[in-house]
Amino acid sequence: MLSKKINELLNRQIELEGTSSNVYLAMASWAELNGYEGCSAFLYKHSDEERMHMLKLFKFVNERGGKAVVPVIKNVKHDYKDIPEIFEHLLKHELKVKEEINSLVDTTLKEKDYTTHNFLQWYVSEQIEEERLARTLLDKLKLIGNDKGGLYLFDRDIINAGVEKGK
Ligand code: OFO
Repeated sequence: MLSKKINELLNRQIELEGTSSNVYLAMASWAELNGYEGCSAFLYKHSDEERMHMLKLFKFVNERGGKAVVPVIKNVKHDYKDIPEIFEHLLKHELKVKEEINSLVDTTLKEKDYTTHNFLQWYVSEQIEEERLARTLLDKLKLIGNDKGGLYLFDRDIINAGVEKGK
């Protein structure tokens, strides 16, 4: 049975994953409206995967006798200057999520909730992968700079950059 405290913290994590999903959905939409077909497809997929992360938490909370709460997500940024700005925000957002997960993992140990601690290990690995991917994409964009041809190729090739596999 989940403690009240851990239940609340897991609901906070549900909110964060839901926020990730909506933030990436807004980015996907911006990319679509501005002619970046590849980036848009990548971000739509990323948004779906964040929703899966949220659902995984939902099921865990309810199966352990807690209560998962549907998050209310406000203030999603819809307008971006360009593609590099999108990926800068994406990395920043993932770093924030990583911090929150690490702090949640820490609390489960303090509270001696080893089942939740074990469950969260999947998210810890996931964050490593997401951060790595976001950094790789940003590095490529830095190399490209203002080169339109480079950006065109980035948009064409990004669809082969895996978000995460098999979830
Ligand atoms: Fe759910 O991994 Fe990103 O936020």
